Amino acid sequence: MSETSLTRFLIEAQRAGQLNAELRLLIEVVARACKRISVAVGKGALGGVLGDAVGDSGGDSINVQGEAQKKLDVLSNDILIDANAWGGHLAACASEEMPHCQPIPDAYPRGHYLLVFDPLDGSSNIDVNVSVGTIFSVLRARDGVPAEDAHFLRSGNDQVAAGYCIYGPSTMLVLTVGHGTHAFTLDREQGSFVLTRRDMRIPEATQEFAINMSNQRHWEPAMQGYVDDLLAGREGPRGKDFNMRWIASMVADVHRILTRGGIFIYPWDRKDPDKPGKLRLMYEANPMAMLVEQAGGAATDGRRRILDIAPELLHQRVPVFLGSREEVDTATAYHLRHDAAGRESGR
Ligand code: P6P
Repeated sequence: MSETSLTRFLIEAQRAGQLNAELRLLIEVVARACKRISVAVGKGALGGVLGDAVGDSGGDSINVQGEAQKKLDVLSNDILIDANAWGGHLAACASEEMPHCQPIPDAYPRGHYLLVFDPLDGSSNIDVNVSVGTIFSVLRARDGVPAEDAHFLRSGNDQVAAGYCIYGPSTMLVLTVGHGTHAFTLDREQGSFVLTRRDMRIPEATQEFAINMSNQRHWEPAMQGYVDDLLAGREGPRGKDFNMRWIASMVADVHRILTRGGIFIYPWDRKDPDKPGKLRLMYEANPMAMLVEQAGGAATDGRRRILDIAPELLHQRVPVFLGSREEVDTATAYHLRHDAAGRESGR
C-alpha cells in the first residue's frame, strides 16, 4: 500500500470534517518550518549555530524567561515566525522566546488562528548532541480585532491542534487535531513527512518514571511520599519495581512515553517557591497534555487536569504530571489525599 504523506493525511482529515483548509495550511507550514529547523539542528558544529546567542550589548542573550538563549533558539524562532507570516492563516504568533505575541504584519492578510510555540525545547542539550524539539499549540483567534496577548489566554481545552517535532536519530512530527495522536517520520530523500504511527496509544499502567531526582529535597511532602513509594519497589506499597529515565528534554521524554508508556513529572519545588513549576502552560504543558490525552493518557498539575487550567499569563508556569493514565491518577491521588488531610487537621 502506498505511504500516507502528511499532506494526504491532512486532506483526508479535512474531507472527514476534522479540520478546515486554513488549519490544514497552518499545520503544513509549521511542518515545513520544522524541516528547516531539523536541517539547522542536524548540522551541529558544522552549521556555526551552536553555543549561546549574543545579545545587543555583546553579552549572553537572555529571553523573557531569564534563560540564556542558544543561537538555535533564536534561529528556530525566526524560522517559525517567517514561515507563518504570509500565508493568511494566522492572526498572531507567540513564543517562549518573545515577551509578547507578534501579530501578522499588516502587509499580509490575517487568518483565524493563533500559534504559540516553544521553538526549540531542551536547547540546553544542543551542545551535547541530545534530541531536542519544537512544541506548538493552535487556538482560534478573535475575529475582526487585532490579536493581543490576552487572546491567547484560553484553556488547553480550546486548542484546535497541538504537536511537536523531535529532532533525534530521525525527525518525527507528532500531531493531533482532536481525533487521535499520530506520528510522521521525515523521509529525507523525499523531504516529506510520512505517516508511521496512526492512533498512538499510551499503555494504561507503567513501571517507568521520568523526573529530575536532584530536586528531591525541594519537593512538597506529597511528592516526596509518591517518589519514595516508587523507589521502594516491590517491597514497598506499590508492590512492583520501577525504572527511571530523565533526558532533560521534554520532547524526548514525552515521545518515549507516547511510544511505550511511563509518567513524566516536573513538580513544583521550593528552589524558587514563587514559581509554580518550571514548565510553561501555553506552549509546553497544554500541547503535550492534548497529545497525551488523545493517546489515552492523562495530564494534571498534581491536582487538576492541565487542559482545564485557565491561563492568567502568556508565560505562566505549571507543575506537570503526564503519561500512563493509571500512574498519573495515582500520583495525583497522593497530592489530593495530602491536601484533604491538611484540611482535616486545619494545617
Ligand atoms: P532540568 C528543557 O530546558 C526543559 O524546559 C524541558 O525540556 C525539560 O523537561 C526540563 O526543562 C529539564 O529541566 O531541571 O532537568 O534541567
